[in-house]
Formats: sequence, C-alpha cells, structure tokens
Amino acid sequence: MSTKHLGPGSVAPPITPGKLRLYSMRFCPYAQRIHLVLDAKQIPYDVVYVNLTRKPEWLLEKNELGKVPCLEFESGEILYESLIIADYLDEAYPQNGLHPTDPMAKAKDRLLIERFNTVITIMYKLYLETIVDRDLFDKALAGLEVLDRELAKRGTPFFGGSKPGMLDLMIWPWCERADIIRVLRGDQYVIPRERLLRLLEWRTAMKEDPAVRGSYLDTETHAKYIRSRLAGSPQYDMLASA
Ligand SMILES: N[C@@H](CCC(=O)N[C@@H](CS)C(=O)NCC(=O)O)C(=O)O
Repeated sequence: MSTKHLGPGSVAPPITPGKLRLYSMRFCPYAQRIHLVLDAKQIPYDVVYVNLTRKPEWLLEKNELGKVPCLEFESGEILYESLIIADYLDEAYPQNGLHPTDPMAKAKDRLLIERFNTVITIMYKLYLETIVDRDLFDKALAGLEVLDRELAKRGTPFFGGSKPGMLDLMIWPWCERADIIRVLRGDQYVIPRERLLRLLEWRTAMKEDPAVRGSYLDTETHAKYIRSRLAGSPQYDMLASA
C-alpha cells in the first residue's frame, strides 16, 4: 500500500523532524533506487508520492527539473538525480556501506552502472514503442550478458559479494521489471534462461533481500501500470490506500 500521489493544488506536507523526505512515484525505477538505498542503510525517511502527469506546483520549487526522485533534508537542502543521491547517502551515512571501499573496485562498479544505461534505454523502447523487433530485445540481452559474465567472474551471489551492494541496487529496478516485455508483447520475448543463468539466479536471490522486498512489485502489477501509461492515463494510485 502507499498514499495517493499529490497533484496541483496540494500542499507539500511539512518535514518530519529526524527524517529525510523522499519525493517519489510508486512506479518510478529511478526513485526505487533511492528507496532501496535508504532501506538497505536503514536511514529513517518518509515518502511523498507525486503525480508526474499533473504535477503539484511545489515540485518545481524543490527540483527545477520537475522529476523524482528528489530528496529533502531537515536543513531545507535538496538533492536530485538518483545516482548522485545514492552516492551521497552512501558517503554521508557510513552504516551498511554499499560501494566497495577499494577505489578501483568502486570505479569499475560505477562503469557497469553507467553501461547499464544502454539496457535502460532499450527496455523503455520495448515497453513503450508501437513497433519493436527481436533485434532490439537481443541488444538488451547482450547488455545483460555483460552483467552475467561479471557475476561469473566474481563468483559471488551478488555483485557486492555476500549481500547486495550499490551496483546490485542501482540495476535492480529494471531487472525487477524485465518480464513486463513478455507480458506486453508475447512469448518471443521470454528471457532465455541459458543465456543469463547467473543473472537469473541473482534475481531470485535479490527478491529475498529485505531492502528489495520493501519496494518490490510483481510483474503483473508493473505491466498493469505500463498499460495504463500506454493508454495515456498513468494509474499512479493503483495501489494507494488514501
Ligand atoms: N536521471 C534521472 C531520471 C529521473 C526520471 O526520469 N524520473 C521520471 C519518473 S520515472 C520523472 O520524474 N519524470 C517526470 C518528467 O520527466 O517530467 C534520475 O536518475 O533520477
């Protein structure tokens, strides 16, 4: 369950003392990155969900780009851009460190996060464009194979070792959503198990992680949201309680 997404005419609730404030949208994978980091590091925060089609006037005062995620501090400081926020939180809150401490290992993980942008771009095309083909899907699979080989090289269940680290959490939201393509477009878009054995095992292990469970939604729910978006009217409040 989540609360309703606020739109025009709403008032941004006052900051709760002792908590960070995350402006989010329930189905935004970039915002999910920050839920994951806050949950993994057990940093106290509250969430205000924002309607991104009909934005509240105050959103632009918080983030002139008008996007989520956006993180507000008790001091009034604001940060946006998921990777910038994630890195900041890992540095400013040392508990449950997510990045490797070795600078070279950290830089290489960041490289993989950067390279994953190609997969993200292709996945959006596969969900949202009218005409797509298997070649595009194969390009996404090739991007995922890079990660599959990296897991094999590391020989650990997670990129972060025995528990998820920053690389695991930054790519997770799109891996959680990967099967939407099959639901929306049919069985020729099933992820071939033999091409991504380790990554699929990793995905199963990730689903058991407490931080991942905190924001996890199943494929059908994600697909329902994407369908509403394709129909021109995103159902942000599909899971809202009030
Ligand atoms: N590069 C940004 C992307 C954030 C983003 O695109 N968020 C989308 C929702 S998933 C958004 O706020 N869209 C509203 C808009 O673009 O007006 C990040 O990493 O935080």
